[in-house]
Amino acid sequence: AFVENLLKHPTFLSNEYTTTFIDETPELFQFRKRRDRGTKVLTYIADITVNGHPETQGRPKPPADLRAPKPPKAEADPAPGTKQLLDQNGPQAVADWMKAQKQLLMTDTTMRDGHQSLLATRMRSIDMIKVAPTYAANLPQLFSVECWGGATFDVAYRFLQECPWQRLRDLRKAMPNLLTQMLLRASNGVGYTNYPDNVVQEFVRQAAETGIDVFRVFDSLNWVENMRVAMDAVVENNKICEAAICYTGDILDPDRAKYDLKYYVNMAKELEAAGAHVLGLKDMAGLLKPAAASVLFKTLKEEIGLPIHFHTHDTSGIAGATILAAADAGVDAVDAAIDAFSGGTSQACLGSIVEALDHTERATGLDIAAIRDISHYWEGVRAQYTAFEAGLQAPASEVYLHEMPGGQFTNLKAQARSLGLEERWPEVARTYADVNQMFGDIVKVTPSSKVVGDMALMMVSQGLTRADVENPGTDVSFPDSVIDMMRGNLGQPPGGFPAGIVKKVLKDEKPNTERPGKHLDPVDLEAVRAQVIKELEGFKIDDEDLNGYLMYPKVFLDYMGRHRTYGPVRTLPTRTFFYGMEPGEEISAEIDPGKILEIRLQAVGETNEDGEVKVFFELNGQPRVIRVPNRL
Ligand code: BTN
Ligand code: 3PY
Ligand code: ZN
Repeated sequence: AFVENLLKHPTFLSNEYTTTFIDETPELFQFRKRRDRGTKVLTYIADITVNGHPETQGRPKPPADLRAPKPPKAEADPAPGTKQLLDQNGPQAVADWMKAQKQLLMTDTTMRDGHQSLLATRMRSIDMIKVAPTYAANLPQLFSVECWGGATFDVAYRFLQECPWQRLRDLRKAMPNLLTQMLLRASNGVGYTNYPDNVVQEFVRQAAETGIDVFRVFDSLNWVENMRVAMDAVVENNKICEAAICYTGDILDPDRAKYDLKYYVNMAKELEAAGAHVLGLKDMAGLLKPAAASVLFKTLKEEIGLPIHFHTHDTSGIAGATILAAADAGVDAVDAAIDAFSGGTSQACLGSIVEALDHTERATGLDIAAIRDISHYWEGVRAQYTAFEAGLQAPASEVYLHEMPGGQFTNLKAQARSLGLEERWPEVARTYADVNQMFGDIVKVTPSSKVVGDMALMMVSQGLTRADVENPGTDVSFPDSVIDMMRGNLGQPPGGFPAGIVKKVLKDEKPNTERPGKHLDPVDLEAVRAQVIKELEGFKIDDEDLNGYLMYPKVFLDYMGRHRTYGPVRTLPTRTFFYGMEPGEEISAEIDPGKILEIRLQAVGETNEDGEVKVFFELNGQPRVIRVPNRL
């Protein structure tokens, strides 16, 4: 009867069971809250147990006896780190401090680019949050932990049924001495399209408030003009503005003169003048070769006053050498992934760089034993995600041909496979390179890399060559993303797009060559909030939610819909989340601090004539039966 009362409670029916409801009806809530979220989570487990998780079906499965890894012990209270410097003295003080250091400063990318590049971005928050206190305690000398932004925002909502803001809040809290770092696609936010200026500004404000300290800002065509709104917002929020140059081509190759040394020095100077605290050199495909790194970083150190932070990928297998050359040339900070999440399309190996620099003047000061222990934990985490392994079996010098970013490589390969083009991969790679030249030799990084990839797949699947596409006599139906880019909606590459291809794509339509944001009206944030609340039938959304909606309206609404059915599934162990439970298995899930659901799966019943399956659980010692449809 009690539950029935609750279900009929008008506020509950309108889905407004938020804090107000709790405050006004404590007697209902105490019982209901627990029971309700428990039921939701059991419903999720029952569903996955019966029907499987769509994302892991047909994929390799982790061994049955694989246990969830335990994080290494945090050895002490976290020593003060770079975060204290920022909070006490501000971003310029951090930049000055960076330049004054002898040791090579290190960023650990495992929680963002590492899994983005190796596991299709599928790492769940719980696996990060468990080890975050160990980072704080045992690796307090890290410059920063890259743990947010890029593709992780979208994937959290869309595939992991998690709130990305909650992840950030939890990580921020667990690493109080370390700078948290994110990747921000400038006016493209953490999306694939250019947002109105006030949406970008609001997103930066919220990210800063929820917990980001270092914003690595880049533009997918290296257009400084299109980076200013995001950069200014970071500076305004008193956080570290790391403005990044995307590296492409080869400064030592006279045939790639468009992206020569002078090009990079000029862009660095523009970014310095635009107010960056730190210069990022973002080598998203891992194209910078060791000899070129020596020249590039030596020159940049001479020509500009900012500390320099280098990011690269190990696709070709040579990133370690490039990093050592960069260190020799005086680079201030570099990115690496923890050993178990390094190599291939990910970053170079953190532990190996630490070892390589030991007993030199650039020794990092990081504790190699702590790195080994943490890597051991990550190895156990990675084993749980075997369904998402899609990577390179070996280094690939082919990357110098196609120049695909680390994050795109495996993705495009999977797309090619789904189009039946897997056998023809070398052709896809060559066509990707041809498309790049046809578009005028552009920077390829999200979202411009997706445009080049879309075009290349279209050409290979339709048997079109570059000459066919460029021939004014042939009719080509271009992918939407290509039309959008030629319209100027991602901004302008250096020198603009070649007139011939623009004409071919747009016919008589005139492209916009001004900054896209200049032509987008500001969004009325409160009007949008009201509209979202209406769509969610009264569920109140906060500023973080609003920012999620602004980036990805449909993805966010779908997430919220599932959240109302399944509750806080982010707290489930990863194995349970992707595979459900086995009869006799017991797990626990901490749905609030100190509030733990002890869940035991007793048995799974037969499918009845309505196509439903009864799943028998014990929840905190009490028997519970959940019915779910058998959808197989
Ligand atoms: C829980 O752990 O108890 C629930 C997680 C809360 C996530 C909520 S869902 C509504 C709001 N929007 C988000 O994106 N996060 C919070
Ligand atoms: C992203 O934008 O997600 C990237 O990782 C680009 O390198
Ligand atoms: Zn990267």
